[in-house]
Amino acid sequence: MGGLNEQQLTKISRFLSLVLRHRPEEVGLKLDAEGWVEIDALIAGAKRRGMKFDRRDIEQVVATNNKQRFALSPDGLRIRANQGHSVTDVDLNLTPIEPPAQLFHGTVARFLDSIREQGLLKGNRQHVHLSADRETAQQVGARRGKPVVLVIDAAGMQQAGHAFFRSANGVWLVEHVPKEFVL
Ligand code: HQG
Repeated sequence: MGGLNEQQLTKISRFLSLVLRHRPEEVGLKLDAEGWVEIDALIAGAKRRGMKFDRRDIEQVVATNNKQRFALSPDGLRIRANQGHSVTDVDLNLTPIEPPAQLFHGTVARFLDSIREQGLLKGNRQHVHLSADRETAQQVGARRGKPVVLVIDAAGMQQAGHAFFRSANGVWLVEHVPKEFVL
């Protein structure tokens, strides 16, 4: 494996994020109930939009992606995004698991007033994304400017009945973080 360079890998990864998380209709596809699409159909649909890649290229993207954004089905015929969907109704079959005592959320100063008022909202994603460590949260926040890392009282939230999930690529997911759990 390894035919594609960094730039080609990033281009395909961005395209897969768009299609598998947000706009499958762009390439004439529908995600199934668990977010999967047939790789053959994806390749054909992408080709019609001028994006050329084959199965080996997809396998290289999945294997090398820095955040393990995608997963192949056990039979290797389908692919899905591990998290980050804005398409509604995708059931990732996540089972609630016990979180560490604290989790982290990376954001920027301009959102803080609103976060203090409303807690963390999922916006157009399916979940609020939390990180297991400060460094990761810092990187998430830095996508928008000077990062601010918030500490979340995950243990307290769980005691209060909030379900925590962890995606296949290690992102912690919750429906909402009420403001009292933003430390
Ligand atoms: C903010 C990347 C105002 C929140 C990363 C964030 C992550 C509020 C933004 C993944 C708010 C939403 C997700 C409130 C939350 N008022 N602002 N009440 N509640 N916000 O991109 O967590 O590269 O939807 O702080 O690694 O930044 O895509 O979420 O700044 O895992 O794989 O609203 O995206 O992964 O932004 O990032 P996003 P996020 P990928």
